[in-house]
Amino acid sequence: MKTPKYLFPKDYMADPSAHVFNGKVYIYPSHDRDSGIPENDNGDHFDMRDYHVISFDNIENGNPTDHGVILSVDDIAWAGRQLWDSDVAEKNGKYYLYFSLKDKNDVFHLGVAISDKPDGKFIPQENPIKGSYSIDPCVFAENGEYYIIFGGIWGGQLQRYRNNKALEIAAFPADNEPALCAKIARLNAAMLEFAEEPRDLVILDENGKPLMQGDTTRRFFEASWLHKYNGKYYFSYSTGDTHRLCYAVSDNIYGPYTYMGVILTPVVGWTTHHSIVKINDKWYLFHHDSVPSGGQTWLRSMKVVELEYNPDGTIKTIEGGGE
Ligand code: FUB
Repeated sequence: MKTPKYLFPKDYMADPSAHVFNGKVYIYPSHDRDSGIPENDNGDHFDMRDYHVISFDNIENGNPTDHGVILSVDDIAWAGRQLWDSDVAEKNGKYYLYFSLKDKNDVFHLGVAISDKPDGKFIPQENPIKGSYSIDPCVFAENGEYYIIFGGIWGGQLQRYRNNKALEIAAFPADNEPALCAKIARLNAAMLEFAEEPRDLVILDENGKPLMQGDTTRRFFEASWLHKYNGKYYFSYSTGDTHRLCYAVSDNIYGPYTYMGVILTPVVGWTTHHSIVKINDKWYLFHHDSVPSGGQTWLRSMKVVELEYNPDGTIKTIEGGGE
């Protein structure tokens, strides 16, 4: 599949986290809607209220199945507003949905909901994950351990924290200081809490120096994803206000990672977000754009395209078709 294809033209969905469970492809997206809230840098216009899951028997030429609502904001005791990006992990036949949501004080945290099936329904925990903050969780499993990676600046509120503690006043580093990092933590055996203090997932430049906050075409903004290829860890993410999906590589899951390049150039729409998954013997990039809604940035549509590596392990850049 060399040409990107829209995955679910019937509805607006974004931030696709794809997984293969029991031989089927399951996609866990955000469920966009037109809330009428004006667009701002805080992302208030992304006011989503539930999640669906979409599955495919065959991603190349199969039809999507929409399994309906798997979790609604109305089911979550601590909910304020805005169900943003989510991801799902399977452990011992149970499925854990990790999601981003603001509490009643308008502070983002990460929540967990559990199901016996990949298509839900998912039952949320009473409280957010203890010590969690910001947005965009993704979970990577290896050797029986599960690692959660999260964070996002601007509307994602990462600038309100340092060393996992809330600041009195949100603050960005100066442009010539190291950029704010995504966070990574191992999950506990029950999959419901951090087993350790989240650590910075540091991205280094070609000289071994951390990327700077002012390096806006390369520094981390949001939309973490982790996959492994040929024994190396590939951390991919969005640069937000410069609208790229980029990646960095490491021999160690905790990093430091070295910046490698652009996976997807800007798409139509402000946000860009993705997952990277091997299905049978091919790799795919799941992402979104706002072409079908005529560029309305809060009404996004999911896409998939094959992702290819060069012999040296670098990823071939895909054109997003935006600015
Ligand atoms: O869908 C809401 C937010 O937009 C996500 O959490 C971000 O990654 C961006 O895609």
